[in-house]
Amino acid sequence: MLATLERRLGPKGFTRDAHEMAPWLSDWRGRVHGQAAALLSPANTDEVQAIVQLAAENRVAIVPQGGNSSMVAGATPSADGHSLLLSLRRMNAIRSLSPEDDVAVAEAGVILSDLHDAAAGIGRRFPLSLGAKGSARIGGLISTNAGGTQVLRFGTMRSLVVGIEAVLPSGERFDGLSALRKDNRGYDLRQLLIGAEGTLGIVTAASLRLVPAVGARAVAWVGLAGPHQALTLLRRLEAATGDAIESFEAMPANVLAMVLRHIPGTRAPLGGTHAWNILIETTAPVGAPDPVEQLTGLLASAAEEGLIEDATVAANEAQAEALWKLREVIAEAERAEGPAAKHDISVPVSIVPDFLIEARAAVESRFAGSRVVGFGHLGDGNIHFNVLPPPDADGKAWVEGEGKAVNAFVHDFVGARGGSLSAEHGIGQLKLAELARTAGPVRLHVLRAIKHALDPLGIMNPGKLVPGVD
Ligand code: 2HG
Ligand code: ZN
Repeated sequence: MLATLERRLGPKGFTRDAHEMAPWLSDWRGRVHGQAAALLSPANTDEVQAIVQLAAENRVAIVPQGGNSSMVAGATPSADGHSLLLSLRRMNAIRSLSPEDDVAVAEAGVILSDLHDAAAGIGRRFPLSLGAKGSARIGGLISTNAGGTQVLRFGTMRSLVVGIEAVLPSGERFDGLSALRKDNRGYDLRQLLIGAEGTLGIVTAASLRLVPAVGARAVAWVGLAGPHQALTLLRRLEAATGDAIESFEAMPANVLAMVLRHIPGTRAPLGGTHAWNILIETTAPVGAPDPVEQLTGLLASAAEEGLIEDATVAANEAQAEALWKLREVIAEAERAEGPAAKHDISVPVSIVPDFLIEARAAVESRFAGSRVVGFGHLGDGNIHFNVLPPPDADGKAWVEGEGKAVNAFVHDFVGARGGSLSAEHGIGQLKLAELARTAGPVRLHVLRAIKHALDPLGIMNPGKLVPGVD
């Protein structure tokens, strides 16, 4: 089979060279290391089909991979070295851009920031962004139903993917790129593939919703006493600005300090230290009144009333970018800080403030010496509630040992409040055991039944997402 693949894909599409494969065999945080029989980089959907057909005939597992920035090792192969690592990197064409349909058709290997640039070229934008935008690819963003920093206004990938092309585990091609706003032909395969982490097939291209370009934006950094004040501020700004608020990101003092410690060229945006910091972005369409003036006025009244302690509104794009950088590099700063028990949880927005305070107190008192760094997308209820080991502990050993008890404790705390243990990063390998422990029989039954219906041979990204099937 490998010789056939080598012939079919040519030297650009096939390698078994250890050096070439090495960067793609470990996850972004370096926690999981796998092996693969070969790294395949098909140039088009026909080649993907040929690979899947051969793999199905030979009962060989395929692990699809995009930018390899998964937070849950969703694109890292198992250690047995039998699977084929299938990289979509070479399929990076933007097939079309239509201002009339407000749709871009992008292949799975298109990098998110390249799509942003292409949309800007026709006076539109693709309204999903995240810290890894320079490396994350469309196929991975779809397969993880990525969220990011604009979910508040535009939703996750699920609400932005209007059509999909994919190769199913049988090797059949699903041609669903037509960008229909309404389509009631029954079960929606497109929605099944979004967030499936490559377990139901390989997304090769997608039709993506575009929205009008931004005319002007206002970016502000706010210091305030706590998350309750933050939620009050969010609701007040929404009431005053309509749907102009795109981002409302929260970070406590210890997370800002971590960023300033590890990322060169960053500096604190406000004079004093504040228990909580909020990054806010509002936008206005071309020709509408400048949003900077409006946000500045609203924050001034909030300060007068004592709802917030201090604020600064970026005076130009460079300042706006500098504020955004403080938010977007958190994951990088945390990686530099060392191993952590990481949680990507969501709860209803109304209880986020209580959750942040109560869960932090509960974890830090139950696990002596541990330190919570909880930050994230307050506006949509998604908090990255990460827990650092005690300063004197061996970080890696702690994460594998006591860290597991921390995971269970946090997930139970979240579950008791109706929340989810995976808001936007997916399940991959790292959350699989916890999903199995907490999901309950109905959810598990549905996951397994769908997996079995579409991938009866179990060749698509085994060992990820679906507990008990590999
Ligand atoms: C973010 O919001 C990313 O910055 C990463 O989702 C979160 O590292 C994390 O926990
Ligand atoms: Zn996030």
